[in-house]
Amino acid sequence: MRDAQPSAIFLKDYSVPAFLIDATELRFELGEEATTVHSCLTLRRNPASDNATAGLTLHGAELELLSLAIDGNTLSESQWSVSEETLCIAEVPDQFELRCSTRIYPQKNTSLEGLYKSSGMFCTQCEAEGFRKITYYLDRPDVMSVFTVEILADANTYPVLLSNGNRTDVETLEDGRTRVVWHDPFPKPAYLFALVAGDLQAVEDTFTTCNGRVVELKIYVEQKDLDKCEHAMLSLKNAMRWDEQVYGREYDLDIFNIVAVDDFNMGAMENKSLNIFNTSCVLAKPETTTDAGFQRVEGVVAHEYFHNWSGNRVTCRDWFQLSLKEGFTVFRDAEFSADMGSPTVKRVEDVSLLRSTQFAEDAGPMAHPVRPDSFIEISNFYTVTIYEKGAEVVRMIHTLLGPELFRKGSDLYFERHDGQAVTCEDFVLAMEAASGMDLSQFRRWYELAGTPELDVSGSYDAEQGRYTLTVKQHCPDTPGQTNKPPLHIPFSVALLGEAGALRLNLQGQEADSETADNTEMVLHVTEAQQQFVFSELPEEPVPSLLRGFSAPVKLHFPYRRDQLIALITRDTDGFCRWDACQQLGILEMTAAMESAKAGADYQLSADFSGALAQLLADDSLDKAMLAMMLVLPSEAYLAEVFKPVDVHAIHHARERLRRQLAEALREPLLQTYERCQDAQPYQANAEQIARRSLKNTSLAYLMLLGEEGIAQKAREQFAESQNMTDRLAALTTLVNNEDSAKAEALMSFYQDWQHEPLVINQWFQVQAASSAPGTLEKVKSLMNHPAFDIRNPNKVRALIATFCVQNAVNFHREDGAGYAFLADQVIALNRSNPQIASRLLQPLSKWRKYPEAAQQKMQAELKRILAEPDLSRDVYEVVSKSVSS
Ligand code: B3K
Ligand code: ZN
Repeated sequence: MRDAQPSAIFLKDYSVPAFLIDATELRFELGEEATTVHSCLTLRRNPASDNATAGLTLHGAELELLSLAIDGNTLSESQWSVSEETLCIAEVPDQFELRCSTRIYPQKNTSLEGLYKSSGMFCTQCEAEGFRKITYYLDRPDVMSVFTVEILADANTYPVLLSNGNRTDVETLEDGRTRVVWHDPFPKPAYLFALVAGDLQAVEDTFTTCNGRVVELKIYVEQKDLDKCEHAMLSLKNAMRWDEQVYGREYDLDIFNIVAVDDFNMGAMENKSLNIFNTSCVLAKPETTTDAGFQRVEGVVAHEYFHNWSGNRVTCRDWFQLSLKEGFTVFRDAEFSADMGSPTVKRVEDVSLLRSTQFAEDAGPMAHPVRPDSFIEISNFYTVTIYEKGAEVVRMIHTLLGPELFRKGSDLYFERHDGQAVTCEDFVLAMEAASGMDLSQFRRWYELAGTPELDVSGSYDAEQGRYTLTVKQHCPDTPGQTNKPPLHIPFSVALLGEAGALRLNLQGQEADSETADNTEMVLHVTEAQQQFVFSELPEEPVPSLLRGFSAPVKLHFPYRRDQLIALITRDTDGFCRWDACQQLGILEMTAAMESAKAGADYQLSADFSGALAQLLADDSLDKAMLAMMLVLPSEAYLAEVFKPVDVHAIHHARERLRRQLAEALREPLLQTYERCQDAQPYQANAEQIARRSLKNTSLAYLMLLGEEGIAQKAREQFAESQNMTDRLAALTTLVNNEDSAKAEALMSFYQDWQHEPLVINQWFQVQAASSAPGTLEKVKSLMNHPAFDIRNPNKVRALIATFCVQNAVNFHREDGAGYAFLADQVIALNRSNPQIASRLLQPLSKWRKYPEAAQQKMQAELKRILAEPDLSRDVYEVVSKSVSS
């Protein structure tokens, strides 16, 4: 555990390292009790540092120091000092070789950071600052070194020994151990180091690059999972080809390895040529994995692969620049997934996540800019802001520059900075240099936290044939930031007439035309208030605004219902059609909640169900789009819309509207359910995924009617379907609606899948998400189930996080028991796995959004956590910032 009251570090205090490490040689002796790490570092003073006499300070945590020598001379204890976090050697030459031996205990490492064991194998996770738990080092991304790694381990227990780069030597020793040597020719920061040792099998393939080089691809898994690697391999090859075609990026080594591990704090890690993956992000087969699971594998495999250029070849100077690699890489993987499947569906999914999760983060105590100014624990900053808002910032640059100039900019960025550790500013400078565009005001997106709001109004002057859009922007205050200046917001618009989008003639203002026929434009919103006047309009248009969600902002426009319905039924922008549906859903929710408050019954508006019926009747519509348009705004998004958030009122009103929709649309939903049945063998392609999505959305609605005939269909689907998407959808709806069938369905599902941990996680998830009363008690009892293990992050996420994040009515139980439960889990995990503990804590940190009575109970739990002794830096940062907000 770290200091009681850890302090923050600041971007403004950045200084270059006093030393550089040209070469890093490591020798690992892996043992069952302990592991010894011998390092030999070739160090020299950094010519760019202004301190030419500094002593050497290395990072280190939880290490047992065995020996230390400079240029072959062992140092005596008076020549060095160690603290909890550092090793200091006061006097060192300008250039020298440092040899250091340390002992570590991977078997006891439950934090899953550094070197640890997962299901019998050794593996590592070094980003951001885990390497210092392996050996003393300059553990910062701007120190890049060429690594040579020797691994010694028992040949029977650990037949596979892997590290970064190429294997240059292998031999069997007389003592029954194997010795291998790996050499990575690309200099890299320590956070990209990886080591794996275990009894693993590989699925193999090759990829021939655009220049004809053959790359050997291997996915290492446990024997039992060999049949679940095909999709990841295909995704990898697709990603490699796509990066060549879209970004001109070729892979740079002859080997690319992926290893799957059960115990992993996040999705995956882009270690140079040795990606380590959470099993949940690599294994997939139709019988065990849902469509969403297949898509996640594709997206994460691509994301990690793309990091080879955006992250590894060009890396971050310091961790304040994290979004440089993460925002850019998320943008790249999103475009890839869009190209592989349905672009509109992918966009809607991403915007939904941003609006529900990132907007909430931006409005809470942990709000921070895409490039933060300070942090206490960097692990807390792997956030939706850094990743998803960061990706939106890159997307906006793409929108402002257009695809060709953006590509010119990315080429220049990679060319200028290959092999360097750079900043977000370097990225923007490359984009400016390649395009000639001035992005000075745009840079504020990196500096300002908070979600900007756009208040837009429109007026039509029939006599002049003019339509005027008035746009006001403001960005709310966030911790440490008030009175923010205006941002440069790309605001994509079109004007719809009765017969389609109208030609845009914008007076005076500069704007880029998006389409050849001039029906869509990107307006540059740069001031606190601006007007845009469109002329030569023969009819009053319906404005289609923020097309494709062109900026991560909250848009307010006083749409009339008939205008929303016009957008739903005939906008040419898929995102705006979906969003108009959401906005109409919000109007319905508002009315339903007001009625409920007044003790009256609300009846769903006929124009809303009519519009949805019209969509259901339209065979030409993409089925996945239709499925998304049928779904009312999520409780999580509604919690961003209504203030204060009355989760119970939201849930009950929403459930009521869902039932009324099911009643109003019974016939078309039944027809849709039947129309989407499919006898073809399972494929994870866009067309089949869309069909299953629409079928299961229809089933979920129909089940609300409580009809035996429909319940029968759900039971049949559950018993007979051959793929996990349909089976799990049926299980979910049975659990939520069929008390009589629920227990049996859950039991048979468990019996069928008890040997597949990833499937059992879904079983935990379905139960934890149930809005039925008593779910908290159910979750607590499931924590004692033999399949549950609090040391495994996937299980914690499936059971505990699902309950706290996706089950608002039960988590926010009026007696506060949900809050106390979460605090107990955070306290338990604080010691064993601080990263998971701190992440789990987030729902409590948003206490300010809720009514007074809930606020007090949530705050009390936060204070209880804060009073715990030995709080990790991770938990301390979130809890202390939350309490004081
Ligand atoms: N770069 C890693 C995240 C590491 C998180 C460390 N706490 C995965 C990714 O974004 O690709
Ligand atoms: Zn990443």
